[in-house]
Amino acid sequence: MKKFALAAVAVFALSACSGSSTSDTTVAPDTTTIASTTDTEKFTLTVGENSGATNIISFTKGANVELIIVNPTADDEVHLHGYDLTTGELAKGAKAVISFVADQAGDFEVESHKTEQVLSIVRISE
Ligand SMILES: [Cu+2]
Repeated sequence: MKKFALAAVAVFALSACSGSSTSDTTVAPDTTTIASTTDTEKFTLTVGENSGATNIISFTKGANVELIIVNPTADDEVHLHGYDLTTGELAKGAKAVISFVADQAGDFEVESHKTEQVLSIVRISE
């Protein structure tokens, strides 16, 4: 009887898991080897000062990017689309760094999830 109850729990846990995960069978793309000499490119985006939907921040493909975000006037949460990285809850005046390897080229929106405004475009080019 005890054994039966245990099996039922295991089945439930399994179905709960498969329900929340997508059936993504794609294999991760080949990871490119990042040379140890890769440069770090930094930019500080200050909301309300050098932000704007037409603002373009350019980085070089392959670089280590440090995008520093600060909103001096309000609590915020900033999201970099494409790379799908976020600052998380960002207190007014606090700085957050979104660090990533710029391994995909293109234009990516930097968006405030508080105001839903595009704060800038991150452009990764060769
Ligand atoms: Cu977003």
